Amino acid sequence: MLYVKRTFDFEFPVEESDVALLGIPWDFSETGKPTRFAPVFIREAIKNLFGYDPKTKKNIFKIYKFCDLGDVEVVPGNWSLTYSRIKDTIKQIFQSNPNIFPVFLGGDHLITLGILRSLKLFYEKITVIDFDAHRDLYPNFLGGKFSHLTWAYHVAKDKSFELVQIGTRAWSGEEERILKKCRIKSTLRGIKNPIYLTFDLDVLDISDVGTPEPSGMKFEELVKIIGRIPKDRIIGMDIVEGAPDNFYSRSSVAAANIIKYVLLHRA
Ligand SMILES: [Mn+2]
Repeated sequence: MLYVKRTFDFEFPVEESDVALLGIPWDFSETGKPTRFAPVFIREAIKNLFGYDPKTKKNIFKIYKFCDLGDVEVVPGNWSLTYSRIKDTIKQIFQSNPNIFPVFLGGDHLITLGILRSLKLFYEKITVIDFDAHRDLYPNFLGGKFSHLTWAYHVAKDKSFELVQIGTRAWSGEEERILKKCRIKSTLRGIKNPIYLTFDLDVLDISDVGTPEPSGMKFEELVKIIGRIPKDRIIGMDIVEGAPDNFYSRSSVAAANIIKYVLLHRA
């Protein structure tokens, strides 16, 4: 008898899986606390997650077959090389299984831009629902085009995407001028495209995140909003900006539970 425990109760090959976990521990554009270790802590929180939901009587670990693909090998400080690795990896995953639901674990919010530009290969237009305290709408930050503070600007400018921002509560005057020029929605109504979800954990009222802000959402408020997203259109998700400093800290437990409630909603 082998008394061992893996991340999940079961691990399927990517070709047979419904859900794939992929860590992207890139945090070299982070301006606050380091977020590169979050995938480790989130996996540990998933290990201890109740897959069962008493309300719906559903268990995500019974409904879905999971695989954990590990982490993209990011190149410290080099976004363009890291982006090409993210793109190649995502391409390979979808070639192996076009129906897979990818769950990406960051890292800082710049990874979302890399993921979305990779997903453009497979979708004509994508609605991006961004749960975030911040707008991340700087055209550049300290002269750099690619940062966790600029990713949403690039998305808003790209006609392949429609951007919806939920939970935003802190931004600059410069971002407000951009906001007036770009068509950024703040409602879930009228979405017709495939939907990608990005969760910046600072949308919640927690502090172990890259850039904490007061007055965030309660977890149950977030779950309610998730419940209103057109579920048949959700094609993938990421969770970014967690900066857990210990096992079972709030951000990693919240991240595991966000994954649970998105998957329950899709079921
Ligand atoms: Mn963000």
